[in-house]
Amino acid sequence: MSDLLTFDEIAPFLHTNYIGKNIIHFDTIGSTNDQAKITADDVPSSNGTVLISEEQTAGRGRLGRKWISTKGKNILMSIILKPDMMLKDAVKITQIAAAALVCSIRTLGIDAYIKWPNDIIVNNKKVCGILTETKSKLSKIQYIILGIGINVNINSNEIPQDLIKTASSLYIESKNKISRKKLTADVINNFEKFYNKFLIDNDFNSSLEICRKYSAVLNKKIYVINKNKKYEALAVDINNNGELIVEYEDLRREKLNSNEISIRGEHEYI
Ligand code: BT5
Repeated sequence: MSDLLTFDEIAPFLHTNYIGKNIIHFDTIGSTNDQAKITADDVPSSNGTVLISEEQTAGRGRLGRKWISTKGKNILMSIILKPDMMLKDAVKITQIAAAALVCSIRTLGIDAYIKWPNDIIVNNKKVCGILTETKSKLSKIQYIILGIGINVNINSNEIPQDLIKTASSLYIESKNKISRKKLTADVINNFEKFYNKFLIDNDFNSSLEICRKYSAVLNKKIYVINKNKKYEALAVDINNNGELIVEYEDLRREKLNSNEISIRGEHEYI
């Protein structure tokens, strides 16, 4: 039985109206997010198209960082979204995706949490990262590329030495081999559900409640890293816009927008 993440393999598990109805599959590519931008620019009807690759040679994280992956064992995908939306609302997509991902991973019986804004962690190690990128004109969204990387079936020896303390996979943490195609479909199903609630019903709260419930940072002492400076703070809330509210030692409160901020815990990564 093929374990490639092609449309034919994933489709039997998909229950969406439009996201994932078109899946473009690659054996190898630089970055699915980069390719998705080209598709979004070139193909007007690409709303809901999903690009998936078995391997990335130039996988990207936020702020120019790298995303590492082993061929054929993980999930590397980008979803093209073309909503009628203002740019300021695009940061909410990361929280909607985080809610979808944590639900999908929890359905596998794995205790996953969200490290605001864009990491999913299991046993305090990162198993998944989200990279949301946008193109806009006059503050209006032209498209959003939602990039998702999940470490699914890799062993510890497939994790680079410099990430061994902070990164893991669903297989390492659960000791079960996981069906990549079912998980891919489940993530897309959950994402469309929460995304539609937001877009159609103006309900962002359903996603936020999940982000708060499974937050790995709320009520914890954290370090906020902004432009190479590190500040100690208490994470007190995620507000209705999906921003993290922190309180510094001098009791000053600040709301953090996800774009340029990294969070570290008391014990390095979390
Ligand atoms: C992220 O950035 O976590 C976003 C990752 C998004 C990857 C997907 S894969 C499909 C799509 N196409 C792309 O090119 N990207 C998206 P950030 O929060 O900046 O975290 C990056 C940091 O995580 C790196 O600097 C490493 O420290 C660490 N890292 C890299 N690869 C990792 C991995 N596989 N597992 C866990 N941690 C990793």
